[in-house]
Amino acid sequence: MKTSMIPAMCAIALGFAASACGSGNKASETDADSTATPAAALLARLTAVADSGLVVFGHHDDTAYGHEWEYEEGRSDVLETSGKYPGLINWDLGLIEYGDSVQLDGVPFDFMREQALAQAERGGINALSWHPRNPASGGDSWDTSASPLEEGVRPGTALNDTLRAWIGRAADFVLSLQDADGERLPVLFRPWHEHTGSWFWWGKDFCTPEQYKALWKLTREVFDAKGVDNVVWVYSPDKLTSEEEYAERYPGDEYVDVLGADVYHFGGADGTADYLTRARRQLNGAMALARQNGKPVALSETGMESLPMDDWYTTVLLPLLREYPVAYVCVWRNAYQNPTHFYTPYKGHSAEADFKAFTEDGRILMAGEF
Ligand code: BMA
Repeated sequence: MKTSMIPAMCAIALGFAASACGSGNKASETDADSTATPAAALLARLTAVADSGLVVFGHHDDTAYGHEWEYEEGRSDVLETSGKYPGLINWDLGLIEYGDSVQLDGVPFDFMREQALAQAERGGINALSWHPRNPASGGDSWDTSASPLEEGVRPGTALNDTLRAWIGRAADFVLSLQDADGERLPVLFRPWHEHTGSWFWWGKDFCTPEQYKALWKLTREVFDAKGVDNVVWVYSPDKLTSEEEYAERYPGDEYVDVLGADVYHFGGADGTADYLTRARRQLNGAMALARQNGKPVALSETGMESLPMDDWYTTVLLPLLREYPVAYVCVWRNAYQNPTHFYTPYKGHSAEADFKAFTEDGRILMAGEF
């Protein structure tokens, strides 16, 4: 499909005249020819999914490990419970900034590269998040004892040099995602996520809106200088006090391709109303911006840890997806070292049948189905 069709299709889906559907990637790459770059092709594919009212289902670290297993060839909790691999697999780049060979939850970057290729070959897509360490304190992403961004976004400073080097290592990894012919694999990249909360060092209490936007610009500057053409950029606020806050720290249409939202369900069945209130606030905020810029919307991270509700997928998530035309939804990981930290059921879990029914719903796309 030619991307020249996309603005019109977005306008139909969103019920208004969209100006453009994807200028985070250069207009010449998206408007003239949807396959001019790997990123343009992925963006066109996702936009077509959203415009058709369908949703790609994703799971973090899906083929690396699952509930009580790790690194077993071809294994996946989603495959074992639904019969299919997820349409999207998210991977996290935490510790790439140090040049480490293994990321923060133990996944070797070489293994991630192989698994990303396997996911692409089965017709699925890949996404990347990043939990980098705090360059001012040496602590992890959650260490907010020092705020590096006031200095970090100013060129010529030591922290700016560090951030540039770190972002450069992330860009090098992204460039290394290739198929056997050396063609780069397109990926969704969602840096500096959940910045409307204050649990990461780039969060709301630790930088001004201008500093946060400058961090995105710096990130793009480094990626662009390295010639990265396989990234679809995703912006993903978490908690909001109002729908309007969604756009408060938005870096600009030229830096972003997909309008994401991260929102989790807490408190079991009693927390359902609260989850839906927060999810609607975020998705309404994203949709309001999408009505202006025509970009696709995604539920970039969600889930209910341990699935205390057996029917969460069909009675909470699926109805929410019917309300909002998101391109994809991604749930978080099934940790092998922590038996209660899982977001999809595993073989034998009481939510298995409900999850299978969810994946078989006509709207939900698994690998090979789109
Ligand atoms: C969190 C948890 C942690 C993990 C981190 C980064 O939500 O899953 O165990 O280290 O994400 O992946």
